[in-house]
Amino acid sequence: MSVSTIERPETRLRWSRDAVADLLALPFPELMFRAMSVHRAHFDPAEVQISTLLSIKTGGCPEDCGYCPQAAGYETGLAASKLMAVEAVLAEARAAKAKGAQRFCMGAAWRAPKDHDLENVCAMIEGVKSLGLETCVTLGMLTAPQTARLKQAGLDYYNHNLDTSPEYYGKIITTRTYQDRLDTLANVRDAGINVCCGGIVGMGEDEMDRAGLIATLASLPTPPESVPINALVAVEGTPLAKSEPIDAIAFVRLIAAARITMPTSYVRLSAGREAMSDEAQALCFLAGANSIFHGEKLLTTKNATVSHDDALFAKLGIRPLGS
Ligand code: SAM
Ligand code: DTB
Ligand code: SF4
Repeated sequence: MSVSTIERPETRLRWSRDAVADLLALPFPELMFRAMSVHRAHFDPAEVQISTLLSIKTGGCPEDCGYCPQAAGYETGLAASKLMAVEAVLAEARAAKAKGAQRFCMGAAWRAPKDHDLENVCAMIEGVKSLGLETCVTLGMLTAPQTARLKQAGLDYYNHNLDTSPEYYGKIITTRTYQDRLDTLANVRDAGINVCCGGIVGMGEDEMDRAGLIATLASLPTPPESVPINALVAVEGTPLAKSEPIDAIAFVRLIAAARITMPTSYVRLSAGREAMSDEAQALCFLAGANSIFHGEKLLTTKNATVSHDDALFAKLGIRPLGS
């Protein structure tokens, strides 16, 4: 396909899988130019939003997500623990703020929260907000009354990923459906909470599945305010432990497609940075990634180190948002 025959669909409201596949197949210089142009139209390309993650309830999860070290059904050597105490969470949030985090994201290995657990999480949200941090939680499936309760507690963002394309989804998870995920996202959006929704690549999916994930995200009733793009962290003991890592340029292309199709969203270069070269990360920032997870740990696996990130930001002249 020659560049001149591809329409410039940057202003579309709905994206088809084929239109995203066409973007992914563009010559790399053309794709990057389009992504950089869209990025500059909406953001300062030298600014990156910083979030820190904390696992507030680890392991023992009843779901069967094939990528996840926290599923009870897989032998990953991870010790399961109960929901953390509110004070312990606040101590972690204070430390994250001191290291430059703007948003504090709390994750729990639940299929869905029980109402009494949700009350404890609401106390955490109120405490973290009072430190002057934005709040995000990821707790599994939510009902409409639960999203209303979280909104009342002051929650800024809810993370709930589509993970992959509708077509590939059944190969990765059988214990909840794609529609279940869309329903939770609708409840979150309807409650007036910002949506953080993305996916994972490097799970054996093909190019059309990657296009399908991006097209689905970009065509939600409102594009998610935050779009985490995770490269699989292959954990021993999970069904996806032996997955072939995604090629770095293919990953950058995906970031560029996310930027072009969701021009005003924060696109987060999420899990998988620890295994990525500085050069690959730099290309991701050029392609429009403008958010990262900062801190030594993601939920249960290692993240890029804080000192390495500081050095990378200095080399690239990138600043944390708001600094
Ligand atoms: N249990 C809740 C749920 O799944 O909705 C919240 C926590 S769950 C760990 C949050 C997200 O982390 C998943 O949807 C998935 O996209 C991502 N994730 C989990 N394990 C991962 C891995 N090994 N590599 C990359 N991303 C992963
Ligand atoms: C998201 O999209 N990535 C984060 C966050 N949302 C919750 C989680 C990454 C988890 C990586 C595997 C782990 O550390 O357990
Ligand atoms: Fe459970 Fe979430 Fe892991 Fe799936 S991704 S097994 S729901 S913790």
